[in-house]
Amino acid sequence: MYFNERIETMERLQLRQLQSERLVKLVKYTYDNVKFYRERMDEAGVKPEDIKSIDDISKLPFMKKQDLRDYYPTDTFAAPMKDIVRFHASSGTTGKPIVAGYTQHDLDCWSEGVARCLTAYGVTKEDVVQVSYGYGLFTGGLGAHDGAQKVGAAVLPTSSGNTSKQILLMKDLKTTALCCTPSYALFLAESIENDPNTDVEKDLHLRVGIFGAEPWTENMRKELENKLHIKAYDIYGLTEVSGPGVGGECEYQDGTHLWEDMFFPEIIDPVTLQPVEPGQEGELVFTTLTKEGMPVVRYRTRDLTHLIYDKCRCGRTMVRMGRILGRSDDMLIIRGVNVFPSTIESCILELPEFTGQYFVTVDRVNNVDTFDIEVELRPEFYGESMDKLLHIKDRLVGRLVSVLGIKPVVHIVEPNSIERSMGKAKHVLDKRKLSN
Ligand code: DLL
Repeated sequence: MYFNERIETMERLQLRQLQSERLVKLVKYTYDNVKFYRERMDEAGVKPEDIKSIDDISKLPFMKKQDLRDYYPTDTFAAPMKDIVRFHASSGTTGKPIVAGYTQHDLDCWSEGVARCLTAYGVTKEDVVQVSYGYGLFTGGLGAHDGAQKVGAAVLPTSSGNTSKQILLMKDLKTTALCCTPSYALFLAESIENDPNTDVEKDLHLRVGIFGAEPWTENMRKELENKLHIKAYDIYGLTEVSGPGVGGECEYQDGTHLWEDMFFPEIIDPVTLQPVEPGQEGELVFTTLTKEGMPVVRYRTRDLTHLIYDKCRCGRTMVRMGRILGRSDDMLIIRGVNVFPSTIESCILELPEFTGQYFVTVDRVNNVDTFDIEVELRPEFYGESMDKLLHIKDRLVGRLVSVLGIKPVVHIVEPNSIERSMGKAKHVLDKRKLSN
């Protein structure tokens, strides 16, 4: 089922035409209304008239997160403030947040993106959609909310946290679709397992999980599908581009379709800034083709992934994106080796003895990087003998060494000892950064 069949299955030639028309308009609009774009284009010697089709996009300069910070809070807005109807902001861990402003048209496009995702997951007006993404400045809560309302589902806006109430309402209001981060879904699943009054099979009606806002792996998908008796789908997005629903998976769960009529994607080599060969891994760059409030042109997301242009079995012609390995700034360089937390997660979940909760600490002692991973035992393995535990640990270390090419020190810790996250999980403490 499609939410907007004409667009989602549009012939690629026709789509290209639509993208071209929208890009030409966007470039003129941003040049006329935003000093940042005017200055950058002037510096690059590009005039709006030079952009005649989407093929000319590579003539345009890139935009980086730092640019949005430098022009904080609203200097990259293209629409007058009287037309802005909502703000969101991304949670920068350091420095100023990125503020995004939306016109009513932007909110309509955003909720259409989410509605297309939900429809692809099989969500209809018959569903009860529990939105356990945080509501507020974070785009997750309100973004999922508006999209679910657009498909006519009944929205249960629980926001994140207060897990026992989440479970109570999930049972009593017969939630069929759950929206939250995969980390919070794992915590909810564990809490349900530990709740003597709730049985997933008998008491819950969950069918669909709508998970995103942080990297997650195929092994995490299996874990969540088994624990919650659902089909778990990926939803992708970012504040700078709009929020959740820049793309989502279809029933084949074989890549995340990006809604290219609104968000034009490119993959570049983050070092040379040149486009990579089709299908190759690189940094994802977006140009928003329909946004009015805070459009972005060639915005470097720092998300590392690849794009698949083959037509999908679902009939959608929109490009598919592979799993996000992580943001380039989530990548740890430990003793010269590149390590993504999502790869660690995947290895841990291959072993049935662990919960999938983990925490990585990296430090530098006597000029050598240290690399420690705490992994949590499942309660049913807690009483195992020391020999058995050592054996389990060796298996995990062996697996990590073969996948990462570097040996961590693994610490097996008690069930429930690693702090749970209600939103995006924090899996890493890099003490090297603290001492700099
Ligand atoms: O996380 C928007 C969102 C909310 C997406 C709810 C999906 C669901 P930000 O807080 O600006 O916005 O963070 C955006 O999160 O650049 C990725 O690095 C990461 N991210 C988002 N979705 C996924 C995903 C929201 N499905 C940043 N897989 C992005 C992997 C994701 N990473």
